[in-house]
Amino acid sequence: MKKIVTLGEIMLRLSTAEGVRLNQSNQFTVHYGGAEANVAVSLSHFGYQAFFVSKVPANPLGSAVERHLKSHGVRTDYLLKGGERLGAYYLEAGVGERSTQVAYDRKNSSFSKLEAEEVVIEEILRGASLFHISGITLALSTSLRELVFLFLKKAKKMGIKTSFDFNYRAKLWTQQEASEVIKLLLPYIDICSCGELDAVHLLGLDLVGGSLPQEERLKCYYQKIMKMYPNIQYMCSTFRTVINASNNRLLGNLYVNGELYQSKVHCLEPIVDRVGGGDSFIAGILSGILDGLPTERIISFATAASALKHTVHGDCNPFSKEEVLQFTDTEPG
Ligand code: KDG
Repeated sequence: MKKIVTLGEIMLRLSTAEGVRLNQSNQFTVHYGGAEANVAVSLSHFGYQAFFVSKVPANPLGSAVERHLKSHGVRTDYLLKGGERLGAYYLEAGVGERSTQVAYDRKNSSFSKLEAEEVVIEEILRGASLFHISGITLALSTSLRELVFLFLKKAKKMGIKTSFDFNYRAKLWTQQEASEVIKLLLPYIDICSCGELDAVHLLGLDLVGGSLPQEERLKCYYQKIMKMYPNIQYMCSTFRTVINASNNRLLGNLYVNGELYQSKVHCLEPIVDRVGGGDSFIAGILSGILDGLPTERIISFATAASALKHTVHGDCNPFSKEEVLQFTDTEPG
């Protein structure tokens, strides 16, 4: 069983009931989520030995997080205990044209205060096939940034593949700050999830003609990025496309060796919960690459995994590889 390592924050998520505003809610539903934790959960369900590295408080909330991860088969050997608190976020799900609102309450979380000296990087990476990280972790503190770079440098030395999802969160850092840090990080990355807006606003690429179809624009951006960072072997992202006046149609894109591969279009309606859709997608890409699937299969598997995530509550994707494969083959496009 291949070993995968992800590093990130996991938070308590408190969501209002559908159609209830955050400032009026008198009850909340509990979930646990965080980009890299969600990726670990997906990969665990796909049959990998997924280790999630993080720090949570030594209190009942920390134990609840551990129980949540273990219930999905995620390895918590390197889930440190200590610090002040578990980060939390509040979610008011969007309905129709009204978008989802998120309020963070994560300052001084145990994870944000984690120091590199507390983490046995080499031991954690030993025997791993892949190390995954997202921009959220880079945004949380300078000590975490330092830790991410130590992990990436060590992973490269040990011949371990690395993956990075931009996951830009405007509430956590400015574009300027993100841009500076991400540009330094990309030389260490093999597999990268990056959308059109990331390419323009964070990597500073010139806007490609808006009259071109979205996939052509994406190709131009990916070509440029891979020229700037020849170490990157795969670039990917999903976008929404409009069919029959609905933009809840999901299309996955994977760029490799100068070719863009696309999935079929998935209809997402009705959406139960869209949070974590991107994490399911990158987990599907990673799984396909590690399994050595043909590129067309990698992108169809990853996009199907993301579409499936939209059908369940919470941040995590609880579907097995077999279930995703079955869905890939049977769901009409
Ligand atoms: O990608 C989903 C994440 O955004 C969600 O699980 C919460 O990690 C999170 C964050 O920091 O927003």
